[in-house]
Amino acid sequence: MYTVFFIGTAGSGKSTLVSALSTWMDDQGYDVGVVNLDPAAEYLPYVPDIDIRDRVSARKIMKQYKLGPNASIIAAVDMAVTEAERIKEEMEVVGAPIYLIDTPGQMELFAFRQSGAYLIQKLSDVHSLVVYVADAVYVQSIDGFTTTMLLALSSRIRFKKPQILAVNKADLLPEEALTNIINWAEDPDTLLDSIDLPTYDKEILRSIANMGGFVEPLFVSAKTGEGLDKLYYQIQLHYTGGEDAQLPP
Ligand SMILES: Nc1nc2c(ncn2[C@@H]2O[C@H](COP(=O)(O)OP(=O)(O)O)[C@@H](O)[C@H]2O)c(=O)[nH]1
Ligand SMILES: [Mg+2]
Repeated sequence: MYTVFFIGTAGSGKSTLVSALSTWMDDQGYDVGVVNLDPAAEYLPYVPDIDIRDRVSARKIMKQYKLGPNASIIAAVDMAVTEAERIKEEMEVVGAPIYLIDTPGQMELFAFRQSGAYLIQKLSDVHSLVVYVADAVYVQSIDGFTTTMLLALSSRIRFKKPQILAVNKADLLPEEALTNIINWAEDPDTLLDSIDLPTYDKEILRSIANMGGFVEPLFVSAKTGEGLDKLYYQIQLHYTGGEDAQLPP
């Protein structure tokens, strides 16, 4: 069982991308399972095989304990920890060779809390991967690009898993913005020369960039389907470790 977790800031398009990629895989004839781990999702653009909301619902917790929206998500994710074992069993029963796992909208309530990392650890099998989903509209500015790279790095440190950086909503980017982003990733000096920061902060970024901290983005669009084939290829590559073997169909 290969588990692929979609992590990213609220509204970056995690749920839409999980939907688009699972549909794409279906169309290609690949067997794929989908898990929703967002206890606060009001609407999902896909039908999950396994849904955390069947076990804990942020909406119910909100009413029952009179909590605000963020506190209820935190409580729900904490409660989900006790369900982890059963969710894993359910995944084994469904028996898909690969699972796309959607996570809560607000990344910080999940990624930067102990229970979120624990859930991911619990649901990971021998092979697992994180797709960090960034929003192309945000990434097109220098500051947006830089902070996205740092957030993606935080996610990598947090989950200690191989990670792909998917820049979603590429359909909204003009050609020029795409070129800028590619240049910044390939040659961070072009970015560091023009970023408006005190020298000290710039040097911190330079060190991170020189150590390979600015990873190559993969442009995708959950809306038009652009780049889904490349995303799947990258996911597959991590599974096989660069070998020629195929994921089980
Ligand atoms: N133009 C465009 N909009 C997108 C794309 N992916 C998602 N969206 C929109 O972005 C919004 C947030 O998407 P959602 O999947 O709910 O984000 P999540 O919070 O990360 O799960 C929705 O209105 C989506 O329709 C995309 O590739 N292109
Ligand atoms: Mg979502």
